[in-house]
Amino acid sequence: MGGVLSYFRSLFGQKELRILILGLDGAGKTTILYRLQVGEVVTTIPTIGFNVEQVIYKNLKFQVWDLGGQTSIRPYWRCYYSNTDAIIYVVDSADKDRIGISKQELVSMLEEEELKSAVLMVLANKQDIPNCLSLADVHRSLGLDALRKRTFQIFKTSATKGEGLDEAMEWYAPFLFATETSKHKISIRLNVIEQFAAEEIGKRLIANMYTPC
Ligand SMILES: Nc1nc2c(ncn2[C@@H]2O[C@H](COP(=O)(O)OP(=O)(O)O)[C@@H](O)[C@H]2O)c(=O)[nH]1
Ligand SMILES: [Mg+2]
Repeated sequence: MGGVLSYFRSLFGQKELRILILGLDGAGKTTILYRLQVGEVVTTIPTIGFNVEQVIYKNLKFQVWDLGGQTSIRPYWRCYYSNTDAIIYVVDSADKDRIGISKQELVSMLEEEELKSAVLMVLANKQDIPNCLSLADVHRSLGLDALRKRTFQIFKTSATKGEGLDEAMEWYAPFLFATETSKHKISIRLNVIEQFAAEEIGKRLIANMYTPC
């Protein structure tokens, strides 16, 4: 563990890594953000409008906002796309009615030039809800087979139960840190980050969409 921590220390202070957590409202993004931050579920209020939730931890910057609806404000999203290293796309597996909308949003987002090289991780969330879409269903419904030239992976999670997130982040961590170090083979559990972060985290900023970019 000491080795991993010193590895993290050596990363911090270098280039910022930007991670977007996106998906339709209600998918579980805010819950996941809190999970990443403190490992505890905090009661969330559904996100309204285009508030950006942001957590900055050392050189890791997590930004969260809701996709869907609001086509008029879509151009503003670009303000947040630039220099994105990674995208976590969250799907409510129990929301069968809106899985098609979720797919459309994902497809249009991935067409953005600024996101061309971002590694994609899809979280089929709310797997604890009975009769929800399975991992394979979500994979198919989102049309992930059609993705070309995109590094991606899909995981099933339950953000409220805290299931699946560690495994997902284990897959993701090497990509995140490879951006800085080119060491692709390092496997790091996110709870190590949380532990290391314990005294430093808690910076949760709500940025207004009208902030010029
Ligand atoms: N059953 C279940 N509920 C979840 C899960 N993740 C989030 N929720 C709930 O879904 C609602 C919306 O979650 P939230 O994180 O606010 O979604 P956001 O709009 O994407 O940020 C909240 O009531 C969460 O407690 C999950 O994995 N399972
Ligand atoms: Mg939210």
